[in-house]
Amino acid sequence: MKKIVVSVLCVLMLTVVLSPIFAGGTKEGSKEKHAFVFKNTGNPYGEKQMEGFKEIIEEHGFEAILRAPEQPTAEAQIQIIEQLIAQKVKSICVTANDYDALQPVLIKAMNMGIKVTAADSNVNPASRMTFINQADPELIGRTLVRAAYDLSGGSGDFAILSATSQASNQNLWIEWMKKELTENSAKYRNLKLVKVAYGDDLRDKSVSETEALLRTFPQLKCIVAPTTVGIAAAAKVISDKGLTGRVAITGLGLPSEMAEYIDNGSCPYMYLWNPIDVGKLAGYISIVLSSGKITGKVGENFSAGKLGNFSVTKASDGGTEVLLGSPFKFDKANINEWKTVY
Ligand code: RAM
Repeated sequence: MKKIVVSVLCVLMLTVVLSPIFAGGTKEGSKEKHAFVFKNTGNPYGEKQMEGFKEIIEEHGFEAILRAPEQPTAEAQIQIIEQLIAQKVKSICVTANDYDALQPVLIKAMNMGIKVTAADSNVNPASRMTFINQADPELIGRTLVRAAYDLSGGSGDFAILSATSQASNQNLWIEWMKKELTENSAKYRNLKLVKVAYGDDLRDKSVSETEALLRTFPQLKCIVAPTTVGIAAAAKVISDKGLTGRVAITGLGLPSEMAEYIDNGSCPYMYLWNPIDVGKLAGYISIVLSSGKITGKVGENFSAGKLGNFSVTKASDGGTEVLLGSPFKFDKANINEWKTVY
């Protein structure tokens, strides 16, 4: 009898010690790891996205690994992804610096059973299981050109200040901006897109590109910056040079960074979505892909907690995506509500 009791106790103790390891969940250091790779460091938008991702991953008892290279290049992201593969992460979500260049490393990751997605800036369909799409790119592109038309009074020169020339999100939005212009050429006959400049999502480069635009095109009426780094840099240049009222800035901006320029009129209005929610949705998707609840195929449904229920749908590039929502307009009337949120 004594022997039986001792054996049962031993088995019980062993189970208590080993169960977290077998569950792959709770033991410190052996938690399932979910990674997010942003374009580059020093971008508050990227930090907000990663903050949302981390919150959801940790809320579910897993470990979040947040990485970004110093420079927004595909090569630097490839190095990080190689390291994550070696770390045996469960999933990788990337905000890509290039649509095609990450394909070999992401395919390598998927072949090893790692669940791969892109959020915010996409990779090609072969390189991902699905895409977390912040808002409809067509709507973003067309809305930004309509804003340029409105802010320049329907005529004159306007320029685009983008991120890097390889960024798939900005490039897609710019494609739609150009389509809006050509498809409605009668409406836009007096509005001229004079240049697409690239500030590489680096503050200093965005400032010098803005200054170059102002020098090269002295009649410039509007700069559209579909990047939070670019729009903040451009608005600062316009404010500092006393050009408010002569050159209007619009595009996609973080309310926390842009409130002062919306207040002083340099940027009469701009758009964005909630980057924290993009990160949260990416977190939920990494989890449901890893648990096998979804595989990234059209028609699959899942719950993303307080964000609601979502479906995987067909993306315009032939892959799949999950759409978060619509872009939101910020102006003098609502900026104070939002500047403390993100
Ligand atoms: C910058 C980045 C990001 C983009 C936003 C709007 O922060 O380029 O990828 O989604 O702007």
